[in-house]
Amino acid sequence: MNDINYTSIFNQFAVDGEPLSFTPCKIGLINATYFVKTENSEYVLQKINTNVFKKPQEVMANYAAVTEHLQKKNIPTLHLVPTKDGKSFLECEDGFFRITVREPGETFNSATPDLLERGGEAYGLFSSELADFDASRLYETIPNFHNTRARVEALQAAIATADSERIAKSADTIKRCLQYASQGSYLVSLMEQGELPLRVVHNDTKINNVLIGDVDVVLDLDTVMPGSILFDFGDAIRSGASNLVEGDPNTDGFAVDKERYEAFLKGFLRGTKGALTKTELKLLPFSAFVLTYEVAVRFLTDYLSGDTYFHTTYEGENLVRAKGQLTLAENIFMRLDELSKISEKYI
Ligand code: GN1
Ligand code: MG
Repeated sequence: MNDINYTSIFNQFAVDGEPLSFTPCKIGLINATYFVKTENSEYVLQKINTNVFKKPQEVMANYAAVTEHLQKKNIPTLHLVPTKDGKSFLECEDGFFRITVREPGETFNSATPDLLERGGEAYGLFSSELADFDASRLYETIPNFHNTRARVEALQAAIATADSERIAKSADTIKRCLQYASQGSYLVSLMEQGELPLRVVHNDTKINNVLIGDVDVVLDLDTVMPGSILFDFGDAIRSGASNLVEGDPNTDGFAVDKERYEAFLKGFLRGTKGALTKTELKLLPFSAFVLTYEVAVRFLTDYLSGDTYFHTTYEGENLVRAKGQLTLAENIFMRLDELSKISEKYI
């Protein structure tokens, strides 16, 4: 746990009791997360990654506004614990911290169809319950977050400056990745043309960001911003309906699982309550391709840039992630007709 005195940090929040244990949570590639137990309560303490979130105060303003909105509507959501002086975060020389109450339930990296349907409904509901939230209150915590075209440009910039050894090791992957640059930009172009409605969306709908319990709770609200609902659908499919989990070393073995795709879709459409436009409905399968492609581009960019963004546990992990996600994107792209047929059953 580095040299940070987490006990002293924890005690500056309005928590109930003394911390008895700090257990690192290994899920998540950006923030550092710990589960903390006191005699009567359980909390989640997070150190916000300020390399990724350059304005963490704005992340927390969004977080507080969104959770308050959902709480007022009695929708299961996270509960921030304020600091003893009433702030939603603690900023000190060790960094930037927040605490939420640990909600009961479990998260999954790889979910069964039943769980995926519940995850789909939770993410769908999340967006429909925020349809009446004033989007102008939200800060853009990471500009151009799902601008796939800008992500490809960042890859090109990284290729231009990367060290030669990493270029050599990833030459095939770079070539494969750049082949899809124009298809990958299609959703961005539609948004620019006003063909896709701007909604308040989650933007990081990995399947392990839904807590499944007596009630299901959407976690990780750092990137809630205006965007397309297709971002949420596509990213959840890439993580939840894949036969292999992101980072699996069998990088040629990734494929979308039809049964899980259908299960998530079913739940998602139930949760979004008929709000999706015809264009959005038609593009659901394609969005799974774009979001999977986009994250492949991002992992490859980070590999070429020396692994400064995503947390890694071994040398070359970002390249392994990129290759697997690229295989999955190609698999989805080849099977768009098959996936569209599934959608037609529900539209
Ligand atoms: C990051 O923090 P986490 O693990 O939920 C990333 C997502 C990526 C994901 C890939 C702020 O999400 O965009 O899809 O890793 N979050 C940010 O695993 O960049
Ligand atoms: Mg996240």
